[in-house]
Amino acid sequence: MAQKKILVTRPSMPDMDEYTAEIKSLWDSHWITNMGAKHRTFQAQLEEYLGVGSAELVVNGHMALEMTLQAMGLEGEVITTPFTFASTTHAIVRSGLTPVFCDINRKNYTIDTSQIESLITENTCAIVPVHVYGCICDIEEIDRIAKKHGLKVIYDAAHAFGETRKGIGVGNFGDASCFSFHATKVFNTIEGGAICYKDRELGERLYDLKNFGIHGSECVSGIGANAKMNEFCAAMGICNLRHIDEEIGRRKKVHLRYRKNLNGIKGLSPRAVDHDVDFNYAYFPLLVDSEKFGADRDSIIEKLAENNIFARKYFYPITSSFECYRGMFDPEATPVAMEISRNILTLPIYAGLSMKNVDRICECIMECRPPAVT
Ligand code: T4K
Repeated sequence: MAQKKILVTRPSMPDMDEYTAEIKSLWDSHWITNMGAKHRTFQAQLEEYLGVGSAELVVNGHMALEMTLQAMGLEGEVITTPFTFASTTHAIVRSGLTPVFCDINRKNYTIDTSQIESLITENTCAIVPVHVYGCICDIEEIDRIAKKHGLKVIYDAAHAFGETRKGIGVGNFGDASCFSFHATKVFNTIEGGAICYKDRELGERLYDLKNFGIHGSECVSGIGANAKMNEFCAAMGICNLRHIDEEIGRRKKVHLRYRKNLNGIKGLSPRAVDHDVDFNYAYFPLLVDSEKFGADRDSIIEKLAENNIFARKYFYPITSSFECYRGMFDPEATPVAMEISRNILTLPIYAGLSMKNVDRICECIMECRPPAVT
C-alpha cells in the first residue's frame, strides 16, 4: 500500500480559529500593511523572545541579508562560506560585493575560523558566517578577527531562530543577525524575516531601506526599497510565537528518535549538537561515508523517494559552483565544503512527524546497505 508522502518539512500553522481571531481586527481597521498594529505587536514580542535590543521586521530572510549589507555601506570583499542556501551568496553579489569563500569545519559545517585571516586583504570589509542547520559559529574567534581587522560581521541566522549559546540569544552576535521566517523554518510568518542589530543608526538605515526612505508625508530622505512585513504575516508570527516552545520540544523528540535509531551505525554521522547551545532542531543532517556504510548519499535519497519519503540534499551543490557563477570562483578552494556537500542529506523533521514515521525512514535507510554489511 502506498504510504502518505513525507516531505523534508511541513510548516507549522496555528489552529485556524486562532489565526482567524488574530486577523479579525484587520477587517475593522482596514489597515493591512505599512507597519500597522500587528507589525508593532509582533516586533515587540519578537524582541522579547529573542532577547535582543532591536529587531527590524522584513518581508523575507533574503531581503534581511541584502538590506543589512547595503545599510552598512559596504564595498569590496566579503568572507563567507559556500555551504549554504543560494540566498547568502546571492545577497552579497546583488549588493555589489565580492564573495571570498572560506572553507567550513568538519565539526559543525560552519566557517573554519582558522582560515579566515589568510583570506583577508585590504579590500575585505565584512564576514558573513552562516549558522548552518542552526549550528552556531565560533562567535568568539570571529569577533576577535573582526575587531583586529576592523571588519563588520553579519550573521546569516536563517536557521537559528530562538537559539541561545551560554544563555545568550543568537541574535546578539556580530553587528547584525538576519533571520528567515519562511514557511519551511522552525518559526514562520508564511514569508518573513528580521534583522537584529545594536547600532541605532544602522536601524534607521534599515528602516529607510524597507520603506522607501520615507519620513513623513512630505519627506523622503533615503533611497529605499519596499521590504515591509504585512499585517497578515505579522499576525501569523504572533500566533506561531505562542506555540514556538512546544514546537521546538516536539522537534527535539523527532531529533532524539533519529539519533537513537542511527547512532553507532557505521558510516552514518548525525551532526553533533553543542552542549552549550539551546538548539532549535531545525534540520537533521546526516553525513554518509559510502565506503563504511555500503551505500552512498544519492542512493539513500533514491530509496527514500521510492518509499514516498523526500529527504533533501541541503546544501548541494555549494554556491561557488552554481551555474550562474561559473568561472567566477574556484569551488576546489573549499575542499571540505565540497566533500560534505556531496555526502550529506537532510532527513524530514517537523513537529508533526510521528515516531512511527521516523522509524520507517530509518528502516529505509538501513535497507540501502548491501546484505554483506548488514
Ligand atoms: N539564508 C539561508 C541559510 C537560508 O537557508 C535561507 C532560506 C535564506 C537565507 C533566505 O531566507 P528566505 O528569503 O527564504 O526567508 C527552502 C526555503 O524556501 C528557503 O527559505 C530555505 N532557506 C531553504 C533552505 O529551503 P527550497 O527551494 O528547498 O523550498 P521548497 O519549495 O522545495 O520547499 C522545501 C520543502 O518544504 C518541500 O519539500 C515542501 C515543503 N513545503 C514548502 C512550502 C513552501 C511545504 O510543505 N509547504 C510550503 O508552503 O527552499
